[in-house]
Amino acid sequence: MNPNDTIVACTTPPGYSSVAVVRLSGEQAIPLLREIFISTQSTAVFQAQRVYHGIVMDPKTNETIDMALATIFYKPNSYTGEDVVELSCHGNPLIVDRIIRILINLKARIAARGEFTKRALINGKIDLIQAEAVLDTVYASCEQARRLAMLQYEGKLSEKIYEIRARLVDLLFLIEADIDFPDEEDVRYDQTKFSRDLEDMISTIGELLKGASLGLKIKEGYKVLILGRANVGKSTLFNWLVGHDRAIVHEQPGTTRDFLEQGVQIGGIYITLYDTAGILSRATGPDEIAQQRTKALIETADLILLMFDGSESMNEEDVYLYDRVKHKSKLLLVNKIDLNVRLGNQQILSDSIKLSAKTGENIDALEDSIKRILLPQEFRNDVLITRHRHIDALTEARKCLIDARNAPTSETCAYELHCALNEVGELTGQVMRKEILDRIFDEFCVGK
Ligand SMILES: Nc1nc2c(ncn2[C@@H]2O[C@H](COP(=O)(O)OP(=O)(O)OP(=O)(O)O)[C@@H](O)[C@H]2O)c(=O)[nH]1
Ligand SMILES: [Mg+2]
Repeated sequence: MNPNDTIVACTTPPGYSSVAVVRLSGEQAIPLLREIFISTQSTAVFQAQRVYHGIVMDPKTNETIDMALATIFYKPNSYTGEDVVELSCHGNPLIVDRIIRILINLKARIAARGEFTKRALINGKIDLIQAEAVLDTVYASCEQARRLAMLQYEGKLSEKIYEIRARLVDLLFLIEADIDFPDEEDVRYDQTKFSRDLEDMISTIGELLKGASLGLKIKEGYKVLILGRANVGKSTLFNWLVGHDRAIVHEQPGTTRDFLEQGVQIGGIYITLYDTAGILSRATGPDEIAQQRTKALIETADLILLMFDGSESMNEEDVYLYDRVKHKSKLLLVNKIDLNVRLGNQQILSDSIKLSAKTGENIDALEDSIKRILLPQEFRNDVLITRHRHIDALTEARKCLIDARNAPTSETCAYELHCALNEVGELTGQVMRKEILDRIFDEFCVGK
């Protein structure tokens, strides 16, 4: 694929819409526009960052295809860093396809997946972390994922990586000078400071990695399970949180059998919420199978909402479930506080949230607690790592730095620092490997 081709693609989703945008990028973008577009503001030269109204026509037949707006960007002040034209036409696939076909019959080529963003990367408009963040911005499933993607797109994560890289280069310079000029006093490095700086970098990368599992979860979503014995009000709470009557609610114990799952946003975090079969002490047949499924879900859940019925005394099933989820992250809920609360065992329930799934009382407190557990305060404003590629590269870089710290000679120490530098460079794209680029841009859609 020739990187000098002028590329074209529709940047808006396929189908019918009020407006669709066809984007052109490359040397021929403006000349091609001239061939198919007649501006109503008769103009000899298109000005940068201006929008022109006009008609799109087929230059072979002179047929009018559509009325459109053309937005002009001259290099380097465009998304790709090349000359770019964005044609906003009516969102009918017939019109979009026709315009693209006309452009291809002239000099353009259809863009590959993510090729506009790839060109932005190659032309230095963004780095590789920012290119990935473009994708994450487009596909963010919740407010918090969007916030993290935007911080990365703005370059906040890249800044941290560039700083690590700059410090690595300094360390490498010192040790290589010492290797090359071992006898020269004025290039001798301060070994204590060197070790301290190295240690500091190991812990800086460690800190970044600490937030990574949280970043991944925010991007990919959490699993939250509503658990409790039969009839405590699990399905009622499930329905309240998902916002409609998704689950059957009934006074008869054992109403829910097959668990239900539904995606929701709580506190801007994407959660797959599960309503489960209530645990009965003597379950047989389908009830028994349902309970096995509930128990299997416990292990994979990120958070358990263990519900008790506040209008009844706590029984052995409640205690059994409490013991069963002792090792898990959980919130204890006392439901039905609109009735007379009779529930005993103050010790277990001292830290519980009292609510009514029926009236909605105190459910906002539950939502706040869910957010507090899934996204602790200290991580709410900072940029986090949200990709396995970043985790792998930083883990590898950290390993190299630990090996550098333990290296028997200056030469092996320098070698390990070089390896760490390479890993960090791959993160931002200062070191580019084709297979990494291919993997990243394969995730993109055509037109981005
Ligand atoms: N008064 C009152 N009743 C509630 C509350 N929450 C649930 N209920 C009632 O309790 C009964 C059982 O509710 P469900 O939501 O079906 O309970 P469940 O835990 O899903 O039950 P199973 O699916 O059988 O395990 C229904 O009659 C609900 O209307 C509440 O906060 N207050
Ligand atoms: Mg139920």
